[in-house]
This record gives sequence, structure tokens and C-alpha cells, in this order.
Amino acid sequence: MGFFLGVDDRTALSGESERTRGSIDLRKGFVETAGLYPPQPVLEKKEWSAIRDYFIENAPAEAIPQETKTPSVGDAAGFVPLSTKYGPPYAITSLVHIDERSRSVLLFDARLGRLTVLDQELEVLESHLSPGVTLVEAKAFLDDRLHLLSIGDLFAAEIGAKYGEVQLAKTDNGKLSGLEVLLEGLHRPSDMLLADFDGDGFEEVVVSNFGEYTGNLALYPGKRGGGFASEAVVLNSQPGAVKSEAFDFDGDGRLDILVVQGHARENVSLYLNRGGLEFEQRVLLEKHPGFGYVDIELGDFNGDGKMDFLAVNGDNADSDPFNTLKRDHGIRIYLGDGSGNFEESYFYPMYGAFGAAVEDFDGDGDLDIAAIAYHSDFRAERPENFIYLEQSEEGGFRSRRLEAADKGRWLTINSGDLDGDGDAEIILGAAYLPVGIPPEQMDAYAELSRRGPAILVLDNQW
Ligand SMILES: [Ca+2]
Ligand SMILES: [Ca+2]
Ligand SMILES: [Ca+2]
Ligand SMILES: [Ca+2]
Repeated sequence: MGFFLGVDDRTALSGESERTRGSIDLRKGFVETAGLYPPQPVLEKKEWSAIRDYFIENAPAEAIPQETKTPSVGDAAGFVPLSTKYGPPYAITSLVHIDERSRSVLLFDARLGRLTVLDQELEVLESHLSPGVTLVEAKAFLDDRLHLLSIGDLFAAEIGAKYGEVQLAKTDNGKLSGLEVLLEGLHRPSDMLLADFDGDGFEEVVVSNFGEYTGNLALYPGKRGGGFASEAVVLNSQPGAVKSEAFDFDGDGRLDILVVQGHARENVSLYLNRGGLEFEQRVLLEKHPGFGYVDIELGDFNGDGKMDFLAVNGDNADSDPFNTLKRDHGIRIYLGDGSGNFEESYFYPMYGAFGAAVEDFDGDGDLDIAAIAYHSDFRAERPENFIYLEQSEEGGFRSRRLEAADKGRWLTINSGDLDGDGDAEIILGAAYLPVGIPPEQMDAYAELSRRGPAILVLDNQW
């Protein structure tokens, strides 16, 4: 906080390790590079001291525990792990994607810089070295097109650098060819959304340029004949957009955009489509900067025909190495009224929750949830790295654990019908990085990294 106010006060750091002091130096450099470090302090020394003292006096010495949750009702035995030879050690799996058209799995490992395609038996179909690219998302269409999104700089090593790209490949039975770069110079994008927002028959792409201290939410109009205009319509000039989804939430016939912002003024906003690629932002939820939003998913959870959404918050990497477990982390459902208003109906507390897949996994007609955690409680004998929330007839959810899925540190999750039998499989992708790990949990984390799998594919046998 001090760096943003032009204050470099290290008094609280005496006695801290070299690693800690190093990471504070790094953070100062980031704020300076982003041009956000004021040349002069913007407040008096005594004002700064008063703020610091207030926080030190009022912050609890121990993290406030999460609210008690109903114990899990048993194992998620309907998910059966499939075996695979794919498994680079210390994987950084930035993308997992089930391609239902070709019954294949697309993976990207950011440590190797390698894109790999597995067939439905999880045998390697092909593998490409992709220097300078770090894929984080894939979006398929009914035809042979596949859009890919590269974040460029996965680790935010270069603040302000714009190496992100939207790429287009052709697919033939899972094999990729004819790679084209459609957009470049994107600011650490974490998500793309393809939809025709102006109704001219050509899809726009909405890019969540997460950035770091700078970034934006940008819409690139679709061009006649394919591709996107290089000039963006900036929907929001704040950094931190993580994920967006399209739906006509107010029922006026135009597709709107739901966006989650996971940085600074964290929020979930609805961008109502007013026509002509003009949108009006309606903030639905606004949270504090440590809330850690990472994901939203759409679904009609209560089956009333009105679209609802699920929000996931659990990012805990921003205050390395002073991360503490956060009471508020978890998964929440917001029910929609069909006019763009939402009300929270469900909360599942989960430390470090990082992503979710929403499907009717057990085929009983209602939506269920599979979720992962990246920043789970490593002190636990069995950290809760995965949870299956099965919707019950009464509208509540029963939680189920899965031992095999607690053995990885999952960054990515995707679902889809891999084997073509009509139900959705799950794929989890692990990333073993010492990010967001408090020093006293480093040993437990190292053990998990040594043994943890790169991916886990769960066959649906509910
Ligand atoms: Ca609308
Ligand atoms: Ca609903
Ligand atoms: Ca169900
Ligand atoms: Ca299936």
C-alpha cells in the first residue's frame, strides 16, 4: 500500500528473511514500472504512521477461521481417475481443455512451453514446442476452428509488457494446423469471450486484459470475412479483469456481458448491451482488494428458466510471503431474476478456491459443481484441493471429496464429454510453483510438488 502512496517504509520488515525483503523490493519495482509510484509521498509521515498503526493494532494475530461447513457425505466415487503416460514433472499446466468435437484433450505446459493433444484414451496425439507462447484458454466452434489465447507473460515478470495473443488454428481429428495470430500486443490476458454482440453475424472477442497494475477490459469488433479489428472498444480501463461470460440477462434481445474483476476494486459487473457496441456497466458486487476473485460460471442453478451465476474467489498470491488463510474464500451462487438483478443463495467456504466447472454431472436434471483450490490449507493432513458439490432435490448441495484429486495443486479445470457417452468428464491441470506459500508451509508444499500429477482426468460414472 505504501508504494502506491509514495512511501517506502521498511520498519515492519526488520528481522524478516532475505527472500521476504527481496520480494518487497520486487513489488516496489513493479509499482514504479507501472508508473504508479508517486514522485513525492501523497500524505504526511504522521498520517502514514497512523494508518499503519491502525492496521497493526486491529489485525488479528491469527487468521479468522472460515465458517463451519457441513461435512462431506462421502467420496465422489462416480468420478474415476483415468491413467495416462502424460506427466511432465513439476508441471505448470496453464491450459486444460476437452474438445468434444474430436474427443481429445488440449494441454499447455508453461514450464516446457509445449502444447500437447491427447486422444480420448489419453495417449499423446501430437505435441508442439511453442516458444514465447503460454496458452491459457481454448474456445472451439462447431466447424474446424479453434481460438487460442496466450497470456504471454504468465508470471508477471515484466510489468506492462504486452505479449498476449489471440490465435486461430484449424483442427482435424484433434490435430492442429494453420496457426494464425489474430490479435497481438494484449496485456496479460486471462480470458477471451467470443460472441456476436451487434448482431451483424460476425463474432466479437472480449479480452480480459488482467495485466497487473495496468490492463483493461477490451472488445475487438469482428470483421466481415473473419478476424477482429485491431482497434478495441475499451469497456473498462481498470486492470484485473479475469473472466467474462455472455448472456441476455435483461431479456431485451441483446447479449450482455458478465465480468469478474480480481484486482484493486474487485467486483462482478454486468455490462448491459445498449446497441452499437455500447455497454453500460452495472456493478453487482464490490469487494475488498484481498477478496481474490478468479472465476465466474453461468448456469440456471434453481431451474426457474432465469440465468444465475457462480463466483469463485481464492487468489492468495498478492501478498507473498505474508499470505494468510482467508475466511471469505469460496464458491457462491447468485440467483437471477431475469432483469439483471441477483441475490446470493449459497456459499461453500473453500480456502484458495481457484476455478469451477458447472454441469449436471450425475444426470438427475439439476446443475452440480466441481471446484479446485490452488491456495488450500497446506497444514491440513489432506488439503481440500478439489470438491464435488452435488445438488440435492431440496436445492442444497452435498459435498464429496476425492482422494486422487487432493494429491495435486490445481490451477486449471475444464469439463466436457470426452468419451461421447452423453455425460461430462473433468480434467484438472496442476501448476507446481512456490507462489502464495507461507514459509512454514514450504515443506508440505515441496512434498506435494514432488509427488503431484500434472493432470487428472476423471471419467464420469455417476
Ligand atoms: Ca440484454
Ligand atoms: Ca435461475
Ligand atoms: Ca445433478
Ligand atoms: Ca462422458
